[in-house]
Order: sequence, then C-alpha cells, then structure tokens
Amino acid sequence: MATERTLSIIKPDATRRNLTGKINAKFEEKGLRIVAQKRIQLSQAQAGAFYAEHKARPFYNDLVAFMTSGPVVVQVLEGENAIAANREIMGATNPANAAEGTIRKEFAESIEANSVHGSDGPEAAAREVSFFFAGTEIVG
Ligand code: RTP
Ligand code: MG
Repeated sequence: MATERTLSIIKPDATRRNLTGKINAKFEEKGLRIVAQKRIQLSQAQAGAFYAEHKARPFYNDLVAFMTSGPVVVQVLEGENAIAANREIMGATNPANAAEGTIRKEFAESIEANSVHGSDGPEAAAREVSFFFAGTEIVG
C-alpha cells in the first residue's frame, strides 16, 4: 500500500447548504488527512480548463455553469491509496446509484449537483493538485 495524494472539491451545492464540515468528517473518519484546503470562487475560464477532458460531453456547459455558481472548497487529501479510497467515500456519480454511507448518497442533489469531486487516477491527481496548489501550500 502506498501513501497517495488526491484532489478533492466540495462543490457549490454543498457549500451553499453549509455541509463542508460534515463532508470533511467523512474523509477524516475513513483515515484521509486534509493536507491543504482553500475556499475559492472558480472563474468560467478556470472551471472550463479544469474540466477540459469533458469538453465534448453534452453536460459540459451546464457543468461549468454549476461549478461557478457559488464557492467551492478545493483540498488535497492524503492517505493509503487515497485516490481510490476517496472515490469510495464519495460514491457513484449519480446519487441514485451511490452506496449507503457515501457522501453522494447522503448529500448529493442530482447527477450534476453531486457535492464532491475526486481525482480518478494518479495522473489526474497530480495534474489536479498542481492546478490549484503550490507545493508550499501542502503540508502533510
Ligand atoms: P468528478 O469528476 O466530479 O469526481 O465526478 P465523476 O468522475 O464521478 O464524474 P465525471 O463523469 O467525471 O463527470 C464530472 C462531473 O460532471 C457532472 N455530470 N453531469 N448531467 C450529467 O449527465 C452529468 N454527468 C456528469 C457531475 O457533476 C460529475 O461529477
Ligand atoms: Mg471525473
């Protein structure tokens, strides 16, 4: 088992409902450590660039609009197999398919307003962490 870092985003539907503490508790209960965190307002350009891989998808424009509709909390989570561990803690993209006890089952409003983002692999994690954080801002 390897210690990894992954990029997490608490999305606007969750910041609007004041759920950041409850969501952070889920990460900490499962052994992930929040080693960097900041609350920011994404610009259209930032959200568009962050989700560039989805540019051709029908939901891209809506997704960028949603992600800029309010503040987000971007964070780096660290722990054993943190990338896969976080995907499990989050649950399925569509909350209708998310397992009991996951963040999306408990808190997500819809397939789009699904409360959290988590990097989906090691390359994405490296790219996404450096998209938001300088090395000096991450303290393990
Ligand atoms: P994420 O990237 O946010 O961790 O979520 P994911 O891997 O589970 O989902 P992905 O397929 O990468 O989609 C990115 C985000 O786009 C929104 N989405 N909307 N309307 C739709 O059909 C639809 N599908 C996806 C969600 O906010 C999803 O998390
Ligand atoms: Mg994804």
